[in-house]
Amino acid sequence: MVKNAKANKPAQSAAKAPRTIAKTKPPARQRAPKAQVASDDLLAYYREMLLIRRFEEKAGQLYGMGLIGGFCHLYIGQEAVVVGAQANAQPQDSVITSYRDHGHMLVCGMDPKGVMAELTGREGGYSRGKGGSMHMFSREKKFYGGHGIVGGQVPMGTGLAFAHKYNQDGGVCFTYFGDGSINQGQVYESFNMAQLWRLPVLYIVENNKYGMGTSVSRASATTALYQRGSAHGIPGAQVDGMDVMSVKAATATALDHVRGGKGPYILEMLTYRYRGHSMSDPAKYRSKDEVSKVRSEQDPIDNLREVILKTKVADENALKEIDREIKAIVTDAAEFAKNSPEPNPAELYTDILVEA
Ligand SMILES: Cc1ncc(C[n+]2csc(CCOP(=O)(O)OP(=O)(O)O)c2C)c(N)n1
Ligand SMILES: [Mg+2]
Repeated sequence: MVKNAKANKPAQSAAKAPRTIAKTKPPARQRAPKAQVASDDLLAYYREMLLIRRFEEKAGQLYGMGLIGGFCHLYIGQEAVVVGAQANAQPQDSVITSYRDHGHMLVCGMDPKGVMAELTGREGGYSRGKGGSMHMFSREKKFYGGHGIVGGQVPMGTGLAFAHKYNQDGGVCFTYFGDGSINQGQVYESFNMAQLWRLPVLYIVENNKYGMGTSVSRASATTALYQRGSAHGIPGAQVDGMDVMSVKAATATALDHVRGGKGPYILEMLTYRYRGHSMSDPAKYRSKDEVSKVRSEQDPIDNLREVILKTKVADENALKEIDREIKAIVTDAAEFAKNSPEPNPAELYTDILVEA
C-alpha cells in the first residue's frame, strides 16, 4: 500500500520531519492497489530477502576476519526494496545501482559464490577479483553495476533506458540510487532527458534516511523525494519500503506507466539500513534506540514471516527448512570465496585501457 506523505513517516524520523513537507501539496501522486500476492510469491520473497540478509551477515563476518578488504556497504534492513521491485522485472529489463549492491546482484540471479568471491578479491569473482564490492557486473543478467560515485548510475541508467528505446527491446532500466544523490545536478539533467524523450526508466530512490552520517532533513531543502520529478512532469509515489508487498504493488503501478510508453516514474522507498554506512562507520549520528526501534517494529523479514504464518501460507517447520537451505547456500558461497585462488598477476593487464 502506498501511504500518503503525512501518514507514512517512519517512526524513527517522524519527530524530525520539517513542517514544509506537510504544507507541500503532492503532485500527481498515484496510489498503488492493495497488494494481492499469491502464496508462492510470498515464499519466494521471503527466500530472497533471507538470502540477502544471511549473505550480508556472512560478508560482515568475513570482513571482520580480514578476508574482505576495501569498502563493503551492507544492505541489511533494505531487503524489501529490491526484492519487491524486481518481483515485477521481465527478462529484457536492466538494473543499475550504487555501491550498496550485493542484494541487487543476488536478486538479479547472479551466483552468490561469484559475488562473495569478488568480495574476497579472488579469481572466481565476477570481476575476477579486481573489482571488489563496488565493481561487479553481469551482462548476462543485465546487471550494470555497482557504482562508487554517488549518483553516477543515474545518467548511466537513463542511457540504458535510451538503449532499450532505441533497440525497441521492450526493456525498462530499474535505476536505484540513494537519498544522498537526490540533490545532484546530474540527477535533474537525467530526469529532464528521460521525460523529454519518454525513456523507459524507473527511478527508485532508496531513502534510508542517511547519506553516510548526514540525515535527509539536514541535506535536503524538501524531503518528499518522490516529488523531485515534478518540475519535469514526472509522476512519483512514496512507498513503505519496509513492506515487500507494498513495494511490489507500487512498482507494478509505476511500470504500467513506464511500459506504456509514458516515460519515467519515480518511486521513493522509505527504508532503513541497520548497519553503518560501510564497515568502518562508528554510527555516531544516530542512537542505538533508533536502530533497534526500526528493527523490532518494521523489519521486512520478520513482518513477512508473520504474514506467512498468520495466513497459513506455510508453518514454522517449512520456514525453518527455507532458513536451512539459505544458510547452506551462503556457507557454500563463503567456502568458495575463501578457497578460490588469488588472481593471476597477469590479470593486472586485462580489461584496462592502455594509452598507445
Ligand atoms: C560524487 C561523490 N561524492 C561523495 C562521495 C562519498 N560518499 C560515498 S557514499 C556517500 C553517501 C551517499 O548516501 P546515499 O546516496 O543516501 O546512499 P546510501 O549510502 O545511504 O545507500 C558519500 C557522500 C562519493 N562516493 N561520490
Ligand atoms: Mg541514504
